[in-house]
Amino acid sequence: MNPQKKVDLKLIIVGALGVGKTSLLHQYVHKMFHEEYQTTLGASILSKSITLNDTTLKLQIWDTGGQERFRSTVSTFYKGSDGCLLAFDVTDLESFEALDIWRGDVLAKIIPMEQSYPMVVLGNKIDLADRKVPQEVAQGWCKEKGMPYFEVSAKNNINVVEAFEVLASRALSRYQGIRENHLTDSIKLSPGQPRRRCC
Ligand SMILES: Nc1nc2c(ncn2[C@@H]2O[C@H](COP(=O)(O)OP(=O)(O)OP(=O)(O)O)[C@@H](O)[C@H]2O)c(=O)[nH]1
Ligand SMILES: [Mg+2]
Repeated sequence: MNPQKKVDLKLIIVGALGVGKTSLLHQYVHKMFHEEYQTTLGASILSKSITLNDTTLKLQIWDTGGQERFRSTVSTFYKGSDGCLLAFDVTDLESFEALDIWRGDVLAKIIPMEQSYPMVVLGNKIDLADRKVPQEVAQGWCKEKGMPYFEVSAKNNINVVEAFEVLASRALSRYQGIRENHLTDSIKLSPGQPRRRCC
């Protein structure tokens, strides 16, 4: 029997203050939701192992605080990430309008800055009645940028697992693509040349 392949992936969740990043992560990892709001200071990490096809993925998910004063600090955590969840609150138009800036901040830290870096957008709090961002508007923006869009609720656990696992699956494909390229490159090198470090 083939031993299961194991891959560690670093994912990040970013977005404006109070959109529900920590709640989404807690719902995904611990199946829990808290009504009381405790802002994230800087960043914190939660881990979860999942199996996709024949691969065990250890997801290390970095939860970042949305406060403006942490913006430059948290951006240092984006480096080396394998994928990103961009979150906004469907009842808060400003949090949706800010997505372009969050997206730009993340892409600026990805080396090399590339098209294939996986990002998934989460429109959270769909359980609330006072929606300000129509689904079609969010969907249209995500389509234009080539990112999957999920309408979610951390509170009612709607679409949370699906969104995280679509990102994990895309991050795994990218990781495997990078590995293959490195292996091909090192085979092409003549024996005397140093090998490139594999990821
Ligand atoms: N109704 C509803 N409330 C939610 C949902 N998700 C989060 N909340 C509430 O929104 C508030 C903020 O949630 P957090 O998860 O702390 O938000 P955050 O994005 O991590 O905030 P920062 O760390 O400050 O950037 C809390 O009071 C949560 O209970 C949701 O899906 N529905
Ligand atoms: Mg938080």
